[in-house]
Amino acid sequence: MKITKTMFASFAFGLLLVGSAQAAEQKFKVIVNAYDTNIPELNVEGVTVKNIRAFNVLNEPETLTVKKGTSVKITIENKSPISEGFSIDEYGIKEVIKAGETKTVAFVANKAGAFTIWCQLHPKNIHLPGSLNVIE
Ligand SMILES: [Cu+2]
Repeated sequence: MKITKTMFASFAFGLLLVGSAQAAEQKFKVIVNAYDTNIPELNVEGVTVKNIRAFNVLNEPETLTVKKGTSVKITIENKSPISEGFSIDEYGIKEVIKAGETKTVAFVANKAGAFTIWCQLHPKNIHLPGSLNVIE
């Protein structure tokens, strides 16, 4: 087989990709936001409550995906009007971010799997949990 310029170029590009994958560091910016919501009806422990005004708290983006071994840096900005938590149990992360503040967590994603990102300060039903996916 004759090696063409195109083949050589794609081979070199392939090497570049491998090189950048090894020196992997990935940064994310997560915004914690609260949305004022009206819930028409909610059943809490057998009691039905109507017309509740509630906050829904959501991390944006909800899902972070990295390759195993990546150095991960997550900057969390809290736009909710109250303090919010940011926990990833399997990585020993448990932060509290005050309203309007920003915090950065850094860790090496050395365990593969799908891990829940959740707020340890508030009931789980007002939060939409996020997810950290570490792929092999
Ligand atoms: Cu919260």
